[in-house]
Amino acid sequence: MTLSLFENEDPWQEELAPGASLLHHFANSIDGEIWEAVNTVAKTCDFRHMTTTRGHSLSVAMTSCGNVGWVSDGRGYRYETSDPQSQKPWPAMPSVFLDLAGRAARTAGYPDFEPDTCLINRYLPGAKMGLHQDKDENNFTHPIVSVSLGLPATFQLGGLERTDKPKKITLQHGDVAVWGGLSRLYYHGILTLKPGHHALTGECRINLTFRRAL
Ligand code: MD3
Ligand code: FE
Repeated sequence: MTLSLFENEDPWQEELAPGASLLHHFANSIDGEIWEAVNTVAKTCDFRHMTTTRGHSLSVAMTSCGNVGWVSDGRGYRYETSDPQSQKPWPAMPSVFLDLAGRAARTAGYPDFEPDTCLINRYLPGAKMGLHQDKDENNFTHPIVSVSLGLPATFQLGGLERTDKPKKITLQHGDVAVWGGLSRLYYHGILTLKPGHHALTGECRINLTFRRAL
């Protein structure tokens, strides 16, 4: 057991917005298992840079697991039951993923969360995600659970209107956020990732978002 004077890694819960909780360090105790499961998914369904309807390539590389996966291409954003690259079903949701998402949702006050997909985002230095709303799911009464691993990132949390001034929040390794209630449709984004090294993930940041898409 190592005690550091500088880092307190005990989990603690913070209210970020109406219906939104940040569970600091919630995933730290199982980070090795989660990272291993990410790599298992990526072995059958590798990270790829999807394109927007306008033909731009996203700087964040993505893959999915579960019954459906998020897809973006010239025809728009949507959920698909198979990977367009392999035309095979997405890899199954690892049980460590399901367990973590369920425990986090319950802790934040959403006891009935049953995600049918996990979108896995990989950020290398320079990657970012512009301010957006998550609106491709069928029913916004279900929360979204997000898990951050590896390098820290600056997250921007706005409001229901694109013009609402965003606040900056640092998302660290092991942090889990649960986005329900009013916050479910808040604008959000990730500023350009700075270079660094993390003991578990190396030169990257990983974000998992668990969703009920259908
Ligand atoms: C607030 N991902 O995949 S996680 C996304 O770090 C996405 O990769 C970011 O936004 C990332 O769509 C942010 C935090 C997050 C996730 C979903 C939300 C915040 C959210 C949904 C509604 C409101
Ligand atoms: Fe999002």
